Amino acid sequence: MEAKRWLEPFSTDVQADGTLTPERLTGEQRLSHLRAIYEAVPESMPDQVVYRVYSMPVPERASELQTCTTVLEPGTVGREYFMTKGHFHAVRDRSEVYLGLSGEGLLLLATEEGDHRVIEMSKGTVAYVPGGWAHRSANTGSDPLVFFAAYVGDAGHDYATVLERGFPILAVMGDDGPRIVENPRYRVSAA
Ligand code: S6P
Ligand code: ZN
Repeated sequence: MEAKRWLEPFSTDVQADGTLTPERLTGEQRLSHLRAIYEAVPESMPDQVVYRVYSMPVPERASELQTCTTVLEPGTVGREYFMTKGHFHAVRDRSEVYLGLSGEGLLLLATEEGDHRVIEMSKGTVAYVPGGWAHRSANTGSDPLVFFAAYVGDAGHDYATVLERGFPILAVMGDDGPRIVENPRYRVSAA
């Protein structure tokens, strides 16, 4: 039988809370999985879900686009807002687009050389993440931060680099709202 040349077209409904219909859940990150990204997680904090990612099933190849939604809960660890692990794409030049669906937050971006940027995210924000920029989202609001993402199919995820070096900047709760501060735990690339 002749192999199918093209994927079957499909559609997915994104619900107001970021979940997908038909139902999908790819990853659930609890505080206990994320201890390393915060300065200190108090022992007294419950092991709650910080974020969930719902992904559409598409082969990981350069000819496709991966798409997913992220639902990042509101909260803080010390003064640091709840945030995603953050990653570079394993294939460094692969780009990505975020579309804010609800909530308020900050998209933090950084290159391996330590250059950094911040994009405010809310409903309707379209943020372009070029290749070469690590990206991490922080929820600075009191509701879940929900966004849609589309990225090149073979991008892959390099979490190790951000985990080892940290991120050059942090989103923290200031006395009168969110503030961006330098991350004292950041170690710039030796290259
Ligand atoms: C994937 C895209 C997002 C994140 C998600 C969770 O390339 O950037 O879907 O995967 O927001 O963040 P992280 O850093 O845990 O993958
Ligand atoms: Zn990404």
